[in-house]
Amino acid sequence: MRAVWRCSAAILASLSVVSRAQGEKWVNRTIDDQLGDEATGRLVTYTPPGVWSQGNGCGYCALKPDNHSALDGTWHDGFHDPNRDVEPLAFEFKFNGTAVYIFNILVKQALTNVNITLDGQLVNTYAHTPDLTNQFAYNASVFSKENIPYGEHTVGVSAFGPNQTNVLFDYAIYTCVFQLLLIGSRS
Ligand SMILES: *[C@@H]1O[C@H](CO)[C@@H](O)[C@H](O)[C@H]1NC(C)=O
Ligand SMILES: *[C@@H]1O[C@H](CO)[C@@H](O)[C@H](O)[C@H]1NC(C)=O
Ligand SMILES: *[C@@H]1O[C@H](CO)[C@@H](O)[C@H](O)[C@H]1NC(C)=O
Ligand SMILES: *[C@@H]1O[C@H](CO)[C@@H](O)[C@H](O)[C@H]1NC(C)=O
Ligand SMILES: *[C@@H]1O[C@H](CO)[C@@H](O)[C@H](O)[C@H]1NC(C)=O
Ligand SMILES: CC(=O)N[C@H]1CO[C@H](CO)[C@@H](O)[C@@H]1O
Repeated sequence: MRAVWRCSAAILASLSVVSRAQGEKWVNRTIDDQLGDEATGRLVTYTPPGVWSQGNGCGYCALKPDNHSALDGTWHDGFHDPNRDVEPLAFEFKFNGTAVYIFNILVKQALTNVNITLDGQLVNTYAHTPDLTNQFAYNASVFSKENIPYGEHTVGVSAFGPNQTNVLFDYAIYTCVFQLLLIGSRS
């Protein structure tokens, strides 16, 4: 018999046949805009192609937040222009877990207006209304949802419609439930 900590939908689904949970702990994992999921390496997808830029080192990007204030020094810079765009500015990521939190960099004098979907259903509309200060707000929570049934979930964030909007995506966090499994026969 051996003991392992696992965090995966398939293992949880097969618990009753293969083994039994001997304990569990909740662990947060980060999905960086550029480096992806710290545990699986899975990357965030950005659409449409060519519209998003890596903000760090982007010479032509109008918005220049402090790279030391962003997680891992990176963020994705996207802009929705209703006069130009024929499809939404969007990003999407997947995770196995029970909670998810999304953090952006906000531009205080500009609008950020996005729709957020969870597994294809619209779950929230976020709007940051501009104030007059010419500053950035880091680690700004634009969405959080807890108590999601454990499993693989897809989160989409998109901007479309009549308003110009800036989206500076820094990172997401999700909560994974680790279960301590004793694999092998019980006697
Ligand atoms: C995970 O991170 C979120 C956002 O920072 C926090 O509210 C939550 O308590 C954390 N959960 C765990 C299990 O650490
Ligand atoms: C962060 O920005 C400064 C200039 O503001 C630049 O010199 C430095 O190389 C940047 N750091 C990284 C990791 O890109
Ligand atoms: C935002 O959070 C990240 C990760 O915790 C941290 O590295 C960064 O310094 C924070 N930025 C600010 C401005 O507090
Ligand atoms: C979720 O777990 C399943 C089963 O282990 C795995 O096949 C899938 O790739 C995982 N998904 C993500 C987004 O990590
Ligand atoms: C959010 O979705 C609604 C309904 O599809 C749409 O009318 C609206 O323009 C969307 N807003 C953004 C910011 O994408
Ligand atoms: C969040 C936000 O500012 N929405 C605005 C989008 O544009 C319409 C039409 O101009 C406004 O009515 C909304 O307030």
